[in-house]
Amino acid sequence: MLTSIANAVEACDEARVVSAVELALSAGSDPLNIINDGLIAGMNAVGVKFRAGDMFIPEVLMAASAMAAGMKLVKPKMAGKEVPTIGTAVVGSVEGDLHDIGKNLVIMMLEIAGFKVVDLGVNIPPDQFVKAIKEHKAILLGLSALLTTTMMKMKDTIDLLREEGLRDKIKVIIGGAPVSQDFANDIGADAYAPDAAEAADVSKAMFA
Ligand code: B1M
Repeated sequence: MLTSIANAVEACDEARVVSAVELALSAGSDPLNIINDGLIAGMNAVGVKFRAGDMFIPEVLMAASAMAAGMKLVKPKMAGKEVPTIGTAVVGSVEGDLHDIGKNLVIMMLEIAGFKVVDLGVNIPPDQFVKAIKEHKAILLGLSALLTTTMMKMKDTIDLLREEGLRDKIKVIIGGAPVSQDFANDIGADAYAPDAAEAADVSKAMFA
């Protein structure tokens, strides 16, 4: 049943995603499994196909929209499963970067893991991250970048945290296609995650 959700996302078929999710919910499937093994699994398959040249950007966008439609149905069912809040995370795509599909998945997984998330959106300059961290007393900063031309904005943001005396007060996790563990080490981030599920696991572990 969860495979049919993943297949429908991969097929960019929003109506099929919606009916497959509704079916899974009415059959009593765990909402978290629907997200992980259905919706996100489908989106991961889309990523693999795109990299192989078997899918193109408009299809990726359609798949993301189909996934979001499924997510809209599952999210209210997560209410009873919420974990007590670990703390607030501020998350955004760095300055110059308009990609947000992966960031939005990371946010969802962080929320499921027990963080209250303040989503700043896309194209966020370093000073806006700093302002939000102060305003929301955040304990975690999540930076996403999909472009090689914007990934250095992650370093600028971390440098500004240091200048503002905030670096020791917050953990920083980074991710996105061009980013790696080595890059995280180089720019002084606390953590790197290759995907949304690991971002949530690693973030949670930093506060255990
Ligand atoms: Co753009 N784009 N794009 N794009 N785009 C890429 C990234 C690119 C690799 C495509 C390519 O050329 N092969 C390429 C970058 C090349 C490079 O820098 N080396 C590229 C380019 C060049 C561009 C433009 C410059 C194109 C142009 O206009 N000439 C332009 C730039 C706009 C800008 O940002 N200023 C552009 C625009 C766009 C669209 C608007 C059309 C659209 C984005 C729509 C949106 O996000 N709302 C788009 C898309 C869809 C893509 C690809 C096809 C797919 C990205 C995606 O959503 N993947 C992408 C190709 C690719 O990545 N292979 C591409 C699915 C998503 C689930 O995966 O985002 O990787 P991903 O997120 C994963 C992980 O990376 C990780 O977890 C997520 C979920 O598992 N992760 C984190 C992400 N953030 C994390 C944060 C964490 C931890 C993990 O901690 C906080």
